[in-house]
Amino acid sequence: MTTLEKVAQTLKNGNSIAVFSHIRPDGDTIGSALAVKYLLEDMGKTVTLFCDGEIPQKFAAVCDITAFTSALPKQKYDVYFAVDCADEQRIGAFSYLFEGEKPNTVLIDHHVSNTRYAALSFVEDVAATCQLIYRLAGVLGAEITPRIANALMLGLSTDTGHFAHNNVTEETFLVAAALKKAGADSHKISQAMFKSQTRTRAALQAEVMGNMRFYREGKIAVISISKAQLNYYGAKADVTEGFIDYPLSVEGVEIAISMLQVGEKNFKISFRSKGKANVNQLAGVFGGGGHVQASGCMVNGYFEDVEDKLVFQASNYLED
Ligand SMILES: [Mn+2]
Repeated sequence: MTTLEKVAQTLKNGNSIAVFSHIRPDGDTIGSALAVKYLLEDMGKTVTLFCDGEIPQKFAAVCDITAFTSALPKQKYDVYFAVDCADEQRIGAFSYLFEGEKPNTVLIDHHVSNTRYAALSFVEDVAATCQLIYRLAGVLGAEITPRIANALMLGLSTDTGHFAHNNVTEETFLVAAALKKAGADSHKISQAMFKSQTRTRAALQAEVMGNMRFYREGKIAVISISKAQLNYYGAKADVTEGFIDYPLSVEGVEIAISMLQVGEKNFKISFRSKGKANVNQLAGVFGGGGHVQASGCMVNGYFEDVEDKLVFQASNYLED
């Protein structure tokens, strides 16, 4: 069994470490990667952070987004370490580094759907990968400096809806308390992540919510964002992050579905559940996964057909 002790030993044995965040990065994968970088740099290691794609600008207010590169590695590293990536595909262009039985690959993740694709795969179903990285820091005997505390708080905050989701446990609060004590600015993080947006996002959001559809006596709510809408508002796809919380907040809705058009006939689907419906299983029907209350997948097809399919399958996961 993979333990954090084994992960820590592997990291200690290496000198150069490559850390990978997932495509369309969120606060948890960014915070985890930065925290690992700072932890290992404090131990004298050389660390490079990779992410296939740009880090969204909104994170610039709370962390060093320039620490990441999207360029393919030009050298070999002693250890390849993926954080918050449920499967190889999530690592995007760097997934080849984890193919086959690579002895020097490590992952830490909190997705129940994780496929254990690394030689050392530490997976536990907790609120955020950052919660596990905090434990790793303890195993490494590392001091939690303010920059480490801030990076870990970013992931804890964003993956829990700032400590509001039901994935929050006693450990989550204990870790948060320790991070706060170590200098994390949780207020600044919540303001930047949850309480501010651009006018572009606000306008797009208003249009998308105005076109919300309800199915199955209002137990399923669907929103969609087309490429044409993004183009019209001059917005990137990442501005739609968090949109799905709005349909889920509607009284009577058990499953919220967001359809983000990423190609002509290609949609990135997000599912959210208030708790009765298992949307990890629902996403699994389409080859995706995630958590019981938050998951996603990709679906190909014409817009109307995709919406029909999603609603049909989601209906199977409503309580009778
Ligand atoms: Mn996460």
